[in-house]
Amino acid sequence: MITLYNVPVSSYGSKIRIILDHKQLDWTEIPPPDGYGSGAYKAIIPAGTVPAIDHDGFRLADSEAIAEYLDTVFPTPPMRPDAPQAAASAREISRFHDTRIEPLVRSYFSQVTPANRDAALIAANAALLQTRLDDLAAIAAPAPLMTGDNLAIADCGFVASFTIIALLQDILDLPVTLPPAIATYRESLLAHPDVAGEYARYRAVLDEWAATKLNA
Ligand SMILES: N[C@@H](CCC(=O)N[C@@H](CS)C(=O)NCC(=O)O)C(=O)O
Repeated sequence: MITLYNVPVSSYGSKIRIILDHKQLDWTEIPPPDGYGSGAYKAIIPAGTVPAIDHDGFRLADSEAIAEYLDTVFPTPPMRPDAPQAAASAREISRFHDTRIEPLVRSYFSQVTPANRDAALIAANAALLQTRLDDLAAIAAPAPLMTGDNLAIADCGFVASFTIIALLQDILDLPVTLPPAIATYRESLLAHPDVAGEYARYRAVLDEWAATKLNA
């Protein structure tokens, strides 16, 4: 039995939900008791972060560690290439997303509430985000997905990040444009049958969250 500790708006949590669904695993999701970072949650998951899993008593935090564990224990369908260099390149993309793109995208969450906005911060982060998206286009060669035809761990984090970027372009007029190859990749990824459901859920949750911030 797999229990996923998660909060609905977590982008790293969305990545794990896609993997669990793609592998057709039985899983349930629960919120961290008293919220992430709480003492009650740290008594279960010492890192205090979401997502985390409990798989038959084995507890693990960090989305990349969870993704690789799930792909090892439930290898069908595989979500990492076999060849060492292709596998390493896929991991490079995954890490680039998790360490270079997602934190920057997430840093805008504080800017959604109109009263909190800092025009200088929005502009500086937008320039950096544009650079990192351009870097991604140089690192990756999606065809049509990050490792070819099949959905891979390297794809899964981008679903939430693309959704957040679209929201920010909409409400903050964020001056960021996806490079053409990444825009084409986005279309293929979001249309993938095992992604479309989580994409719709995440978009709805994010829209609801943004509405509360916009009206704050
Ligand atoms: N590297 C971690 C990052 C997870 C993360 O930062 N999660 C946020 C919520 S989206 C969190 O739990 N923050 C709580 C904290 O930092 O105490 C992963 O990939 O799972």
